[in-house]
Amino acid sequence: MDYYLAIDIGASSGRHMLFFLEHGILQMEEIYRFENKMIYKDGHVFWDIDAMYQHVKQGIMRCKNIGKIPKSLGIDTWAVDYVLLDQNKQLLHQPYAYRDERTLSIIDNVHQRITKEQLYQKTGIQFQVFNSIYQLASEAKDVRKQAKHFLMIPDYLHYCLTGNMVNEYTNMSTTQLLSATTGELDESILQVVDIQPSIFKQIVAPGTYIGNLKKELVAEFGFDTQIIVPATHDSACAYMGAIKDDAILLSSGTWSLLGVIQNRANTSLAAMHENFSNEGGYEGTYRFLKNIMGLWIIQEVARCYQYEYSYAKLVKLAKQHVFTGTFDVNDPRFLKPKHMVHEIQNYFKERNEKTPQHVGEIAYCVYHSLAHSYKQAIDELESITDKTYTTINVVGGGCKNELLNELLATLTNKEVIAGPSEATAIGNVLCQCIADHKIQDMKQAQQIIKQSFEITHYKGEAYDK
Ligand code: ADP
Ligand code: LRH
Repeated sequence: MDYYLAIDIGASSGRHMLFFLEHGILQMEEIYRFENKMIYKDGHVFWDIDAMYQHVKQGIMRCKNIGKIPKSLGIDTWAVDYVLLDQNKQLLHQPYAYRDERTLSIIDNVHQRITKEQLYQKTGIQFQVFNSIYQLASEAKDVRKQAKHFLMIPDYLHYCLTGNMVNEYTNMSTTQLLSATTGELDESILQVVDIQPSIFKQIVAPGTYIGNLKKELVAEFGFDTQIIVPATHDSACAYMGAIKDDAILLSSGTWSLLGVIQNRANTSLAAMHENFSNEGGYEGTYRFLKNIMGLWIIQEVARCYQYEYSYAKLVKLAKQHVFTGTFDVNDPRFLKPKHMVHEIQNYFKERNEKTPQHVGEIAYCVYHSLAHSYKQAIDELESITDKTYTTINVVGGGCKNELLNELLATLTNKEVIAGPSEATAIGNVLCQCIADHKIQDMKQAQQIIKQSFEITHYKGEAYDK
């Protein structure tokens, strides 16, 4: 039996999913899961990259314990964050987490050198205060001087496993340093932000073999395996693992990524004004999507209640406490407030509107507001692409939220297909299986996903049930 290991690390959790293909069915087993969270230090937020690497290793070790050795493995994570290494290949600092606010004071400075319009036209990437370009522009002078290697988070973890450095394309596209047309670094942008081109590595496509495990790891794990770089941006994988069929895709996790797959980047003014992105995808495709604040809001609500309520419980309570008011989920005030519940309540208080009080009302209000933002993004998407869609395919952990799925179906009057919830790990493993010729191409992969994973259909109230 050929096993393949997809290591998918989102902003809220990481998991090792082991797959094998049998009679056209992709079997999936979760063998390891760990919590991922930002760490707060000296007024900044970082990722604990050493702890993350230890979790990556522990999950790989689990394969040995259960006697299922993968033929290959690959890692995907959230986008935009990176590490810088010095000439001795040592970290210059812990990687900052994208919610760190240090970029806010540098953005105007960057745009004095290159306008937002120019940057969008070159890269096709939506404006986000945390794009890597602003993060790099915020680096201290001596750090820039000492930096010899730039690796995105999954590139770094792949480097730790193999000793080999590459920059995987899909994730690199989120730096806002790549040309949307060539997929290569745009030297004019690098000049503007004063970044040495020499710190970057070879940009490789998803599905590239970059080496086997380092010798010392082979000794530690008791087995060797190939490292096949997947689409290392989790959203790229999530879109690959969806059940497309010409649907609008919504990758619903810490973030909500709503859009469609296209063959060409759309860098029109209309796309820019609505803040749609053209993120690099598998085999030269683009994800034309909008990045919406997502279930981060409910994660933070759960934190405010000291994790007294599970996600399933919050949905249950929301159903019992309908609250009709909505708020603008994309307001930057919700990016990293001190106390999410107070922030939401203040939003309503400032407008002299009825304020949600009960935890169930808060949760309902969050889901309802998210569904509204999805509806708005769909209207914009349909207007920009001049196309109407009948179906929305929701994937990721958020697809387990039946209330949110129902609200979405009702508000949009479209059919909602929920699942697979682990689309990202599936997309990751598809890259490996296609590279290994186990699966021919994405067309066959789509068929396999349909046969292998359960999905749920929701039809809005305007539909006949
Ligand atoms: P990421 O990979 O971005 O960290 P996930 O795809 O794991 O995120 O999705 C996490 C989200 O999924 C949680 O914030 C939560 O809102 C939602 N979720 C997970 N399980 C459930 C559940 N049983 N019921 C409702 N929502 C859930
Ligand atoms: C989702 C995601 C998204 C990025 C954000 C930083 O996990 O990768 O596509 O914009 O994290």
